[in-house]
Amino acid sequence: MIIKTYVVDHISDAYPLIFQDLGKDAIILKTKPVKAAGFFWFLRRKKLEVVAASDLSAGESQKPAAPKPSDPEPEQVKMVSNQEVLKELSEVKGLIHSIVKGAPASKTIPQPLEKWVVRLRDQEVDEEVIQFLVKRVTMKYDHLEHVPSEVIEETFLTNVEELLEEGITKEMDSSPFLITLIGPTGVGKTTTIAKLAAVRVLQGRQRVGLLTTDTYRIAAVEQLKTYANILNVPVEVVTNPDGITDAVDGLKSCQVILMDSSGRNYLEDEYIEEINQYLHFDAPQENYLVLSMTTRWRDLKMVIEKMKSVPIDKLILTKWDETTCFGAALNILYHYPYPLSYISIGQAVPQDIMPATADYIAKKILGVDENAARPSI
Ligand SMILES: Nc1nc2c(ncn2[C@@H]2O[C@H](COP(=O)(O)OP(=O)(O)OP(=O)(O)O)[C@@H](O)[C@H]2O)c(=O)[nH]1
Ligand SMILES: [Mg+2]
Repeated sequence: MIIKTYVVDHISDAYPLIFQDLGKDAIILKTKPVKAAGFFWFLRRKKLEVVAASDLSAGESQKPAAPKPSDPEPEQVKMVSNQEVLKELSEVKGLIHSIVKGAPASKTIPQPLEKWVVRLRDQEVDEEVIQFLVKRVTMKYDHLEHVPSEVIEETFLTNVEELLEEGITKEMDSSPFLITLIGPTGVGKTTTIAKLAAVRVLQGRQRVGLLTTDTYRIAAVEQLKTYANILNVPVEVVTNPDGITDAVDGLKSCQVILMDSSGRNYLEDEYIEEINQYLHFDAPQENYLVLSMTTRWRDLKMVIEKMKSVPIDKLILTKWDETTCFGAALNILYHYPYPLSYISIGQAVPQDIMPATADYIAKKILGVDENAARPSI
């Protein structure tokens, strides 16, 4: 089974590419409207993401039927909510993963792939993800031993990128009024809010307001107020969920409000209940879960599992500069449906934040071309 993802203007543009790459028996697993890459949302055109597969070993009867060119335009799904899109994304991910997992596993790692498996293990990539990648690379070639090492490297890179791409934010047609950052203690929520606010203000893009519910530490309010003063934007402080409506009213001249929250140990159920009270505001709201790359994968997993009842829309991963181990990013995107929107790469406000890109993360994980230019926000 070979699976490839294409981003095209129209479904008809995908057919010749699929035919050329995957042969005439290829099937289309999924189509989805996306925006073209690039941070400036207003410059992006609508695109269509097409996931296609060819399965030379399966019998014809087991193959799902390919959609016909006359099938309804995928534009129709445009109005579904973020949570519905995440559910759908999760199902497609599960489908693709199970197809590849279903392929026979080689008992030993083929010698030409060993170097990359060692690298992935060193990066603490989950063993299931490693096996998934090994199968995908193995299935691509009949005689791995004759494939030049640069081609193997390129194939690993492409496959890691494709896997990441499935989980990177495809900017949905949402324009949230209230963006809330939640997450464990000290991961960089307040600093990230300052970065996101500063970028918007400095680009003259949006009138921004800041709001904090973090009255747990006195210094936390002062921290956000300091950023608000520097950026010359209004700030409101609320001490309980009932205060949000009035605070938001006080910021109604703003186009977007960035809401900070106190860091909590989300392994404790009481804090999950507490944060949930702040996340059901009656306005377009997007909730970002902020996690640090310096946290071990098993602990990240525990927090995400614990937060399943929380309406998380997107992820931000911070502190990329404080680690040399990046596998957790791939593990999260493989196992969970939440799209990754930004990554934070240092303490400096606002420059140390960037949109997450599969290219950047894959190169970090595989340790290739690590000095490649980083995408700017
Ligand atoms: N190296 C590095 N430090 C960061 C990054 N993001 C934030 N920090 C630092 O991490 C520390 C904590 O940042 P905060 O923004 O206060 O974290 P927080 O999640 O708001 O913390 P609490 O509100 O106490 O839960 C500060 O020293 C930040 O400068 C990052 O990407 N890299
Ligand atoms: Mg904070």
